[in-house]
Amino acid sequence: MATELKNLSSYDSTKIANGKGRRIGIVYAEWNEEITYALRDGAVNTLVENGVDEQDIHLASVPGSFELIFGASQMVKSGKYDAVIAIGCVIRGDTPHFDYICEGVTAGLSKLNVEYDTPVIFGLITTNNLLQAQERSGGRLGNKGDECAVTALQMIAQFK
Ligand code: RBF
Repeated sequence: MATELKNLSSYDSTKIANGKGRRIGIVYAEWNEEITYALRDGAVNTLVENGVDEQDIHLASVPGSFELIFGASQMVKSGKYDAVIAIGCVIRGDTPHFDYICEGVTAGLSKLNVEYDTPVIFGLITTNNLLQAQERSGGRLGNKGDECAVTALQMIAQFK
């Protein structure tokens, strides 16, 4: 993930497997849409830059990050995709909801990775405030959507 020390948006494209013919599902949350749309667009652009045909990228929105589990699960079970990317943004608020949602999504997506043969890429940004999310969705620390796309292509090349 993009941190103060590492910005994976500046990947070396010569080391990324070409995505021609790969089919990618992207499920993204509408909650905090300023952030999730930027992450989604970053992922799509990076996939296309690395050879994936635009018509082989299928987008599906869900209301909030908690619904990423169901959306990703449906995509995986459809058998249509070589990889699925789940994108959301949870910003810490005044209630324990942040922890419940983060833990729920992490556990749900992890379960899919163990139980099925399609890699599910974790594109959930979890931050203390909006600025930190902006910095990681096209700001100072790159775009985690780019990183998800690169990760998806690496996982497909390695295991499919
Ligand atoms: N969804 C997000 O994607 N990001 C959030 O920061 C977020 N915060 C929430 C805070 C509260 C208090 C509630 C009730 C929901 C929040 N959700 C958030 C929505 C959640 O992921 C889900 O869509 C709803 O709980 C309906 O299942």
